[in-house]
Amino acid sequence: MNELRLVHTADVHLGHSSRAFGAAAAEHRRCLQEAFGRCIDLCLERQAHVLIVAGDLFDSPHPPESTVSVVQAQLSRLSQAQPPISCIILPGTHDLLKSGSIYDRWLAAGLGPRIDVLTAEQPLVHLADCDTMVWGPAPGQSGRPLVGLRPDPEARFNIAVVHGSVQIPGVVEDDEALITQQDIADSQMDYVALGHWHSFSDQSQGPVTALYCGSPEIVALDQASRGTALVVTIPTGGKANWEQVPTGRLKYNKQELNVADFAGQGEILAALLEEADPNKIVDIHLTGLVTPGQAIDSDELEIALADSFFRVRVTNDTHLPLEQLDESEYPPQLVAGRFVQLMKQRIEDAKQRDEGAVAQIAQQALQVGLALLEGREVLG
Ligand SMILES: [Mn+2]
Repeated sequence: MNELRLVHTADVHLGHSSRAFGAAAAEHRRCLQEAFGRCIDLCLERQAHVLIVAGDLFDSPHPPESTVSVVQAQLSRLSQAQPPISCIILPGTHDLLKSGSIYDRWLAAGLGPRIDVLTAEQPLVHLADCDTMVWGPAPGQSGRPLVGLRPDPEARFNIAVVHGSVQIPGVVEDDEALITQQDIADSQMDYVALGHWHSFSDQSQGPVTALYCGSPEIVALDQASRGTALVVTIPTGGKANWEQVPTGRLKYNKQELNVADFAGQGEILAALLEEADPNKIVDIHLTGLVTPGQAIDSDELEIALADSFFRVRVTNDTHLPLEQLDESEYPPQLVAGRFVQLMKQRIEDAKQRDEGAVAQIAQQALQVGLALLEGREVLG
């Protein structure tokens, strides 16, 4: 055997509630499971020797039984492959190993063939068929999982699996589990499989290849990068090669729209619908000034777009320029006039108290309320 082939995933977060996905929550939970299934497909297609899961396979130490069954069924595809494929799982920050947790129960019941969970007691696994040492966190080094790990010179390949943050001066200074760039360089490992960050990131140092694989599917609403897994090939005595392979079906798109560029809400809606895509999460940020006759109702927009995308979020930061509001058009003895007076006061008060969010809500209430009082359709 002259090269090691592995598939590296992490942060799958199976069993996540997906609450932020609203009506698409159940579908999102299925997306996470399907993405894990694609990691298994990838192992089979590329005839990997081992699947490495660098933490947070599950979203909690006590995932739902239905989720556990899905994972077990997928893992058995690895052990039944010819030749069989190993799987090494490191507990993460969400699915930590503790009494009564899923890993505790798996370890007590005996894991399936060729499935190992790295623990403080058993932080090292030797894969005989590919003569590979897989190292979990160094015992007794809590907070610095890579400190003190050194390759076994007798083994053909040495891999470290770590769940934590790489320290980037000025950006990432501290975490429960911290890995410094020096720790990576000093480890002399053939490969460091990192987990914890949900997007791909290359943290290689000198001859040591160290990569965050990213989640195989988008886990949270604001995750910009698509789900991927890594196929890593390490030639004997050589440097690791890697390939990022798409595993997720969701994509995320953030857009800032200035309402001044559109004639009205109807035009904004039409422009957004042109990009309709059932696999797209859209995060729309509306900015700019609206005229007194133009009202933007973000809830209405969300509802109108909901069926055309996986998930839509509209944040409304538009402003009605109060100085443009001609109060002589709204005499205070009429309902509209009284409303304008009240809302202007409320906006001013909120600004005085430095309550930006309250002022923004009052702004929107003024826009929408005024339009309704004048008998205009809000969704124009
Ligand atoms: Mn995670």
